[in-house]
Amino acid sequence: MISLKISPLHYITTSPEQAELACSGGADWIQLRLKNQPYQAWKAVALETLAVCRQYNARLIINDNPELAGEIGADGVHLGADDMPVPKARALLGDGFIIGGTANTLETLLDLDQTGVDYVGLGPFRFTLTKEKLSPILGLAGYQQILSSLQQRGVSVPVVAIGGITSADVLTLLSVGFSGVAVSSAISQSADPAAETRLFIQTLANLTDRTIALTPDTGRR
Ligand code: TZP
Ligand code: MG
Repeated sequence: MISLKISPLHYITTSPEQAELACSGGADWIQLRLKNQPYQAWKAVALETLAVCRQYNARLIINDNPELAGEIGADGVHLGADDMPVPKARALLGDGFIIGGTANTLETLLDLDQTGVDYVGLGPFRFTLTKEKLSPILGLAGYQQILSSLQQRGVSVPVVAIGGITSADVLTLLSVGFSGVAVSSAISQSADPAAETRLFIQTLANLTDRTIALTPDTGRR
């Protein structure tokens, strides 16, 4: 695990072109999420996306595939329950690599924390067509329950909300304790993805500033 400040906006995409639009709107954390691709085709898209990220000084996280993430020199990998276990990925990629994990329950989140992930994506918040075989929807009530249990246990791994999130959800999600949001369709399917990205970033920045101003002694960001 590295000492890392994760970005409050994780943009999830399948395409270098969309990554570039989001980066031009200020995104600094791109997750490339491709499914059912042969390795070489996947690698070609990943390299294109990496070039975009380097141009904009954004981090690139590869979903599912630690070998590919390591081979192309991405910044990190995002792993779900069906992917390589986190300790194995850590051994392969080293301490300087960002490793994120997916959780749908408190138990999974606590397990991931024990493995030393750098952040956890907790979801889905609501129904979304972006992901097949969606886990049970957590909604705000599920989120509040899980995040308050984390706080009671003193678990401080950064957690980002995911699943059907729009910019209108940001205030609510940050106020229940999320460090940020992971977003795909709200940006990808917007008429102006760069402007939508800017809106997310601005909303997140305003709230983060206010959180800092209101709680100067907690050190929480
Ligand atoms: N994991 C849980 S929901 C989801 C993933 C990858 C999809 C997020 O995309 P969208 O379009 O923001 O719902
Ligand atoms: Mg996966």
